[in-house]
Amino acid sequence: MKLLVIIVQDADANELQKQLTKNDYRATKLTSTGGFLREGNTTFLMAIKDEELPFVKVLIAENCKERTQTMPTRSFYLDETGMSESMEVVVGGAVVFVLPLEEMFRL
Ligand code: 2BA
Repeated sequence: MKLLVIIVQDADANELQKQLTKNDYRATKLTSTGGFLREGNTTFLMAIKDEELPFVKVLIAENCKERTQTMPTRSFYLDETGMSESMEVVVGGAVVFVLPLEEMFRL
């Protein structure tokens, strides 16, 4: 078995959740915050069988898009033109950690 920790953008979370449920997968959805952008994202915890991993990867890939976000680098200071500096950051589609899972049970 595997434990998946799947970090997605909030904009993709509902559709991914819908598709997981539609395909009979169970997942726990957590509210999380990215350490770099310090913006909200969504983390799913999922226990799956080893052989389900390829299909779950497809579901994630189909439902989580890469997006470019502009991040102020010096938000409190304006440069000589009166503009604050910013940088573009490519976020997602999804960051996925796959961990070996020894056991999962419900009581
Ligand atoms: P954030 O930490 O807010 O990062 C958002 C995006 O900023 C990242 O997208 C990446 O493109 C960029 N980024 C992050 N750290 C950077 C740095 N030190 N220098 C330059 N750019 C940087 P993703 O890689 O798609 O990550 C999306 C979210 O997934 C992250 O949000 C974080 O919540 C999580 N994540 C990514 N890598 C992780 C890791 N190794 N461990 C734990 N969480 C991770």
